Amino acid sequence: MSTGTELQETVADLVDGSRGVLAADESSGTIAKRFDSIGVESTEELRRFYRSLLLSTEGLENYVSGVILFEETLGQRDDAGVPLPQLAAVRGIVPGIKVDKGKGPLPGALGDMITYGLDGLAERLAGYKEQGARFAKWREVYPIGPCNPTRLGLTANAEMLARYAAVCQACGVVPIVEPEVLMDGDHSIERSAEVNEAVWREVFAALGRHGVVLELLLLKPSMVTPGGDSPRAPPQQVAEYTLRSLRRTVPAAVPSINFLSGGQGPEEATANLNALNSLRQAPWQLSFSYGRALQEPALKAWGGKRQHAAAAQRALLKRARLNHLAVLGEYQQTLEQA
Ligand code: 5MM
Repeated sequence: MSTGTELQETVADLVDGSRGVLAADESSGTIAKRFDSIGVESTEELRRFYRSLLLSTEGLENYVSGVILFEETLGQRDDAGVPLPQLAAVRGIVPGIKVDKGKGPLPGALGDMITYGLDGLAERLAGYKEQGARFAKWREVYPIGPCNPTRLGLTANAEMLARYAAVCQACGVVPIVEPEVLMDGDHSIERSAEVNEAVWREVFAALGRHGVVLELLLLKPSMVTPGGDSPRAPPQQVAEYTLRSLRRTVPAAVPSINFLSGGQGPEEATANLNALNSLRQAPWQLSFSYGRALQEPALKAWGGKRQHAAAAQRALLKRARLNHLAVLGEYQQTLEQA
């Protein structure tokens, strides 16, 4: 199969107008934090058990079309010996892989960050494909401050995302491009809109320079919200600001925008996505690629106990179903009690 056909098929499997992506690609440090929040030690066996329970959730495929995995998960098996990526693939959920190698300070741009992992990426992708991965994800992180992101931060991070995306497409792997503008701080929604627009403008300029085919990638941005230390904005306002900024900067050729939740609560992230889709003014599919907003209730229900696995799966399925309804613009808060 040619890489072009391979990429087209993966995009078609991921983007169907009603489903989204489950982000289960927390790196070792992040999953340790998540487990810590429920008083569970992060051992390889518990990570394997937890992630296999997520992937074997009956019916998840009705609401989720793709799952992003961490490298360790790609090589793990469930209790019956089935490789975890295959567990997802057999139920119609495309396995993907986080390929960035974390972030650190960007020299020359105080307060900005840069992500590592381009060296050897093509070789790593070839191995991940053999393990079943058909798409990848790379995250650049942008803190908002009085002077951040700097001009250098904007250009350097965009360049990394574009170089990663170009390598992925050359290898027949669909790139998810994730520029995460952090919610941390007390900034206004207007400042968030200003930063997100600057980030997206720069990212699409870089993707163009590197010849990345826009039809064959997914964008995973933050929503435009006030900072976490500012009062929350109502979903209608988040939706209007987010859509206005996206329409100004993201070409219509992009098939799907799958938002990260970035610290929004599970119900908040669903309500905001629903408000976005209720506006019915987007040229792209507007969907989700949530980590915390999908997993938080499942993690709590599980609590590290094997006997609570079914309760955790019910909690995951509920959030996945409500977010699927939000993609359709058919979510209502009353459904939370159902
Ligand atoms: C922003 O994080 C991504 C989406 O998760 P949320 O919906 O919880 O914001 C997520 O895919 C993230 O990129 C992964 O969890 C990997 O993060 P780390 O910090 O482990 O690299």
